[in-house]
Amino acid sequence: MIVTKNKQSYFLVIGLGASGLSMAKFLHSKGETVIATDIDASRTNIAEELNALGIKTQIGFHDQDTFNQASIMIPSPGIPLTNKFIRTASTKGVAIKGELDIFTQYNSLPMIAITGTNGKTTTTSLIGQMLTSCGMDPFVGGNIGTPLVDQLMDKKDADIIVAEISSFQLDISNQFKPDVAILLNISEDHLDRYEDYQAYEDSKWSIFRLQKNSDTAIINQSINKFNAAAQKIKSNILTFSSDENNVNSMGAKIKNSQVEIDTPDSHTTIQTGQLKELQGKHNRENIAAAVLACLAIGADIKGIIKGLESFKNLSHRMEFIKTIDGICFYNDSKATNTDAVIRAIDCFKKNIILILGGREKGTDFSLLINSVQQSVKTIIALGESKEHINDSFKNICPVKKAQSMKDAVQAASKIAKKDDIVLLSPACASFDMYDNYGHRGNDFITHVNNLGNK
Ligand code: UMA
Repeated sequence: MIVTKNKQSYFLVIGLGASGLSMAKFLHSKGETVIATDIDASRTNIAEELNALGIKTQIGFHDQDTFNQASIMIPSPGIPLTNKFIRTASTKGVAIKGELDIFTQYNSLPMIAITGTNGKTTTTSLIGQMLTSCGMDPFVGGNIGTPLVDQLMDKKDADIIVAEISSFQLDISNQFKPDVAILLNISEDHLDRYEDYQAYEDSKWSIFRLQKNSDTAIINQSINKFNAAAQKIKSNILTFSSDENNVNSMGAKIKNSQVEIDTPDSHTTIQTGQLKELQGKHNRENIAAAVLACLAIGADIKGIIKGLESFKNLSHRMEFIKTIDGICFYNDSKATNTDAVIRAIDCFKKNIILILGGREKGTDFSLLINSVQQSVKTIIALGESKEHINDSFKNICPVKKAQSMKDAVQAASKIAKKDDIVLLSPACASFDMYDNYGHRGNDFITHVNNLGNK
């Protein structure tokens, strides 16, 4: 055991994935004493890297005394606060901080923060691209993949932070106050982690909690309970909505493929119909939010539009793979909840062979029934949830159970006819079969490429 009976002054970094590894290195670089722990015994390379810097590690186990004697625990976002080691230490008075608090403490750059159930990664990247086209130098990070503290360590020449923020990060933050914060949408997700849907909604709205009058909140006005939640926000609110009945003077209105932006200083109309990427109603909402955020920090509209026009869709999000004998194959592996699947189906409207399934997160598949009835010819059910999917849809459309991604792709390609769409849009996490959604999407692409011509 590393610690003595007396309370020690050290940060305990819990979990050594992307977030914890960067955090341990960052705190050490600031002269703090750090102990890092990960339950996974295979993280020995990371332990060696940290040990070489002089950081003590506990790998393959968690030790309650080490938790109890820390001054501050910093759990990785994927570790729930119900974790028994964290809970016990917390009842003994050990403080908990998240990476957003640590980042806020040291960051001096302006920040645009983006949250929402779906579209965060696309909107974050789009804002990055728009600001770059305006001649700025954004650091794009957070839940999108690069931990925020990397920016503090690398001292890159950024002039603004564009951060994708998850509800898990918000849950352990008490100091986070972005200059501009976006809430894109809220729908069912992560119900395995939250007590109920209300708790998940509260987590998302908390992105605005510490904003001041001079800050900006950009919010989708169609979000359930918008009026009640918006009343509690102190910052300047701009709204956007695809629902034309929502008429708010300041913000963005979306009419078919047209996005109209009104700020106190300008009126702009953006035609999205000609864009090569970013099609679909949900993407017009992402565009509206991104433009409003860039304008809020004073970026120039010409550069913003240039960034929009040059934007390329990200991998694993409605990614077109290829056409084989008139059948189009799309990889939407990032769709890990039902709302994301509804959005994907909405882009095509009909003739879809849908590959669905993986690890559930308290998933309610019945939310998909309307969309499936309208547009899906056959469901191919994959992964841990295949029996649940079969039970949920067997009276709605044909369901075929697959044993592997290869099996799923081959079955879909046999069923599909010319002009059909084969869509991987799983509504579930990937961890039952893969390391992450990217790994799953790449496996799908491999098997599509192996099909050759039918
Ligand atoms: N671990 C323990 N003890 C436990 C449980 C886990 O030590 O009791 C360890 C695991 O062995 C593992 C580490 O914790 O080594 C994993 O930590 P993590 O799940 O927080 O993963 P990171 O690699 O640090 O990635 C996190 C985010 N992951 C989650 O929020 C689940 C990444 O978001 C983010 O990109 C990264 O930090 C950098 O900021 C991913 C994600 O899935 C994309 N996010 C969710 C989403 O978008 O829906 C919220």
